[in-house]
This record gives sequence, C-alpha cells and structure tokens, in this order.
Amino acid sequence: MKIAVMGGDGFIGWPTSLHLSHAGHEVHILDNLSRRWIDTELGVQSLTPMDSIQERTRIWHAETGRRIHFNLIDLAKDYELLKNWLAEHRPDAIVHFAEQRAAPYSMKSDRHKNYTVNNNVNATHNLLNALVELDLDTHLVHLGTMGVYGYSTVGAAIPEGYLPVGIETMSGETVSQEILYPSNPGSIYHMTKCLDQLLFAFYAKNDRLRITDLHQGIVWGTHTAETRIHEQLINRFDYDGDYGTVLNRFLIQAAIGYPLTVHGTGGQTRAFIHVQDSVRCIEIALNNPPARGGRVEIFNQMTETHRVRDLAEMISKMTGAKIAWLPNPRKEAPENDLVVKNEKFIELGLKPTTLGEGLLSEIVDVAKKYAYRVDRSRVPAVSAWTKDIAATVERDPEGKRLKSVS
Ligand code: USQ
Repeated sequence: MKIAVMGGDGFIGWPTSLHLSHAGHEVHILDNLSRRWIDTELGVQSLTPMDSIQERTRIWHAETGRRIHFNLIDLAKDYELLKNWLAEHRPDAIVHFAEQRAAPYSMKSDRHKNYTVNNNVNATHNLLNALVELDLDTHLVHLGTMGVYGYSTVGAAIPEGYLPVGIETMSGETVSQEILYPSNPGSIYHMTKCLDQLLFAFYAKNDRLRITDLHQGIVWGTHTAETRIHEQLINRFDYDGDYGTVLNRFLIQAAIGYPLTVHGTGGQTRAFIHVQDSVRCIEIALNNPPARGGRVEIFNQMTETHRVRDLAEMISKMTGAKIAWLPNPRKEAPENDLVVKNEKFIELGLKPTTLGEGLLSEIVDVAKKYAYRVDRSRVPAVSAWTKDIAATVERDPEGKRLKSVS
C-alpha cells in the first residue's frame, strides 16, 4: 500500500512509519514538526536523543534500503498544500496522528485551549474535506482516545464505539438502535477527539468515506522492533509534566531517584497499551478497512487496565523509589473502575504485551542511560484544570516551591 502517515515524526507516528515501511509499504510522512517546536516552547527535550526527521529517514534508508519520504506540511493551516499533495500521490491509506495530544498542554492557558481546538479540529476536517473534493477512496485510520468515553463504566464494559439502546416510540413500542457511546471528555484535548468522532460519522454517511477510529489507551514503552535497528532510529520519550504520560513518567522518575508523582489518591484507573502493540494494531486496522458506505469502524486500542497507585506501588517495589502523594492538578474522578472491551483486535490476531514481561526494567535502564539529559525542574505537572486547583499545586515532590500557575 501507499500510506501517508500524518504526524509521522511523533511518539507513535515515528515507530508506525518504520513498522509499515519494514512491512513493505510505501510510506510518506506529512508533519509540521510541531512537537519539536512545543519542546522549545516548554524548554524541555525528549529523554532520548532524537535526530532531525531528515537524518532519521536517511539512517532508515542506509540500514534497510527502504525509503520513507518526508513532507513538511501543516494539515491545519496548509489546506491547498495538503490537497495538492493528496491529488498527486493518491494514497491507499492515511494514518492520522497530526493532532496536539497532551491533555495538560491543552489546559495550560486560554491560548493553549485555542491552539488545541484550532489545530486538531482543522487538521481532521481539512483531511476529510480534501478526500471528498478529490474523490479519493482512501482508507483513513485515525488515532482517537479511550478518553472520549470518560473513564466510568457504570457497571458495564465499555463497548467498541457503539452502544445498543432501546428507545420508546410515541406508540409505546421499543425500537433498538446503535448510537455512538456518549462522549464524556475530561480535557480540551480529549474534547477535540470527541468532535473528530462527529466529523467522521458525518463524512462516512454523507460522502461514503472509509474511516477507522482507534480509541487508544495510554501508550507506554519506547522501543519497537524497528527503532532498535539503529541507535539513531530511537523513539522520543517524554518525561515532562505536560507530555510525559503516567507509566513512562514513573519509570523515569524511579531511574533518576525522583519520588513517583501520584496525583491525589492514585485511584484513577486507565487503559494501557505498549507502543509495540500500538503499531501492530495500526497495521491490523489498515489491513481490515470498512466497506465504502458503511459506518465508521471503531476499535478499542488497549490491552490492560491499571490503577495509578497500583502502578506506583509496583514500580516502588521493583526499584525502591519513594512515592509522593500530590494534590491533583486535574479535575477528574479520584477513584474509578474501568472495564473495556477489546475483542476486535484480539480476534484479528493481536497478542498483547503485558506489564509483567520484563519490559518495565528495560525502560528503567533506557532512562538511566540518558538520565544526564533530564531537567528535574520539568518533572512536576503544573498545568491545572481550574484556577482554584492551580492554587493547591504549589510544591513539587522534592519540596521546592513551584512558580505560580494560577
Ligand atoms: N497521573 C499521575 N501522575 C503523573 C501523571 C499522570 O497520577 O505524574 C495521572 C493523571 O492524573 C491521570 C492518569 O494518571 O489520572 C493518566 O494521565 P496521563 O498523563 O498518563 O494520560 P492522559 O492525560 O489521559 O493522556 C494520555 C495521552 C493522550 C491519550 C490518553 C489515553 O497523552 O494522548 O489520548 O493518554 S486515555 O488516558 O486512555 O484517555
């Protein structure tokens, strides 16, 4: 297949591009390199030393003989460039990662909220609009999030996208219908993924676009089989308070002797998936497109659920790290259960990589290797969901006063 990977320079976009290229597909990355600019804005850098995208693709070619093409295009702003590129290349499939993906970053200020909404919604809409305008039968695979559902299971497992409901008609009969599972976003970022869902439903119905939406959990790990091929193919690894996600953060914190930053009671249960499984799921989704004229295909892209405090306690036991119980900068349920259906990927052959497979200590080792690159002052999560919460997030786990965030 000829595949365009929108956002192919990012944390999952890069290993996905390598994986698909390795599997024999013709891969084109379209990216505006915004993650690199945001690193500069925040004054942080990936734990792992990352080369430029041009250097990464050069090394890939030198090591494997395969080419990955790179195009500097901003999907949200350069509609005509995007349309011209699609008209010229007519890809069989598109993997769409080209969105701002951090909840804390999206909640930092009014400017960050505007940026996240404008960037994410425009990028998705421009893509859909261009596919219709060019009359392309391209399969669009989008990276959504488990967070569109919220994290409450009301005693029933979260289904894969659609919920069967019975509705009583005016004549007293009950008709059954399948509706999109009610969305319940917990941040501006998560809200943009809910808006994406509506755009997809409309374009699948009105223009018969073939769309798959992958509702992914929190991705952990850093290496995949392909990023291991050469040191310069290494994936990025975010540890800072905005872009670092919980499990990877705890592992790097353990490696540098920083107390594990549990928000609140740590009773939040979330869905997880290893980055290697994430790229496999994307390949499976590409190989199983929905029919033209059908509804949006939705998969829950996760393999296990864990409670934040259980993760902290497990890593503390494994490494001897201390745990810091911090005021929660977010507005979220302090405790929740989470049961999620994920049969569709399992039936299509996914063999889940679980936490118990020795990979946790491998990540601690990666973190130790690059520990000299860590700026400890960037570890605390200071982006607060509301002004009253901001007033409570004052000290980091090492007891230092943080700059005011309210
Ligand atoms: N948390 C801590 N300590 C930390 C960091 C996080 O206790 O140092 C807690 C948070 O309060 C939250 C949970 O861990 O309850 C998860 O936070 P996270 O930063 O790991 O994940 P989240 O903000 O939900 O976002 C990440 C990705 C996003 C993806 C989402 C999937 O950044 O792109 O969509 O995970 S999901 O969480 O299933 O919605």
